Amino acid sequence: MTTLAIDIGGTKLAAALLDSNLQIRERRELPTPASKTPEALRAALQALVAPLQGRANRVAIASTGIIREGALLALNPHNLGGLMHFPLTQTLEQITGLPTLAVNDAQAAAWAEYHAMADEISDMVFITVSTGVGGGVISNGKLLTGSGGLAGHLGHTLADLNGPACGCGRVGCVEAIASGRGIAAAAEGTLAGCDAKTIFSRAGQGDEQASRLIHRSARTLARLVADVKATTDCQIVVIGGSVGLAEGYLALVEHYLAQEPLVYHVELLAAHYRHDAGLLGAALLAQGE
Ligand code: ADP
Ligand code: BMX
Ligand code: ZN
Repeated sequence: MTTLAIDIGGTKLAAALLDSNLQIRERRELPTPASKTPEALRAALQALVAPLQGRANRVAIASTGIIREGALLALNPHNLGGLMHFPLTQTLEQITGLPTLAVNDAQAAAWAEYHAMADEISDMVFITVSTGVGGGVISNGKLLTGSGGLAGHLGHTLADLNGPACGCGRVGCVEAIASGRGIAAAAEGTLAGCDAKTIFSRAGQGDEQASRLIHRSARTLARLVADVKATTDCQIVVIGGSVGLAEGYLALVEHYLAQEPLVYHVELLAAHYRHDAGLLGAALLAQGE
């Protein structure tokens, strides 16, 4: 069996062919189109999978957004150029003619990372710091998806009552401050208009504002980790996403978590599968593993 796994994020689309042992045979990426209408995303997905689909037996999708009955419902539509709703499994079934399963990206990544862990781990949480901030919760060896797919949307818990508005409709969400978009949105002066990747490289060159923005993100994420520990009593928190995996970021989160009371401390790990955790988790779920 070969699985065509697809990861739909707010910044990039990735697709890979995976064999039953979860070895990646071929991998491609394209930028996520920023468009309110579903046609652009459909066309981008079609272009992404065209060179791969002929060799696959099924499709497994890890996607940003609440995934309910195979459809994508944006909790924060700003992350997808204003797109609110997209018929995910229906579109991929039409494009490929293959059976298709879809799950939230951070939930999928949590499942892959849980699989990579030692047997004594039964409770863990995955957090992606990427375009947004997403989460996936494994409780007593089970992936929580909730009654309507919302479980684990940790980026939309409150970080700062006086913080920026979030695209989900709340004010001061963790995502509005800590995510790649949140970091970029707060940039001023010489950094105005820069994306998070550029802000990280400026911080590396000694730019003080860039460094402040990254600290603000890491401090906010550390407080979220303490909240997560208090809610789930997890044994491990795994951090992924391009901001989460950026050099030095995890160490900063550890630094700020160490300032919280001891009862909220928890081991932090960088994602074992790095940028492929979502792809692998979706494939595992499609295989029924
Ligand atoms: P997606 O959200 O599409 O899954 P990513 O995990 O790559 O994609 O997250 C995208 C965010 O990460 C953007 O805000 C981007 O600026 C930022 N980013 C990408 N590469 C890096 C990097 N090397 N260091 C820091 N931030 C990065
Ligand atoms: C947002 C939300 C989550 C997602 C998270 C990380 C949308 C469109 N997405 O909180 O479902 O898991 O971002 O997504 O509402 P990413 O694009 O950063 O990978
Ligand atoms: Zn929010």
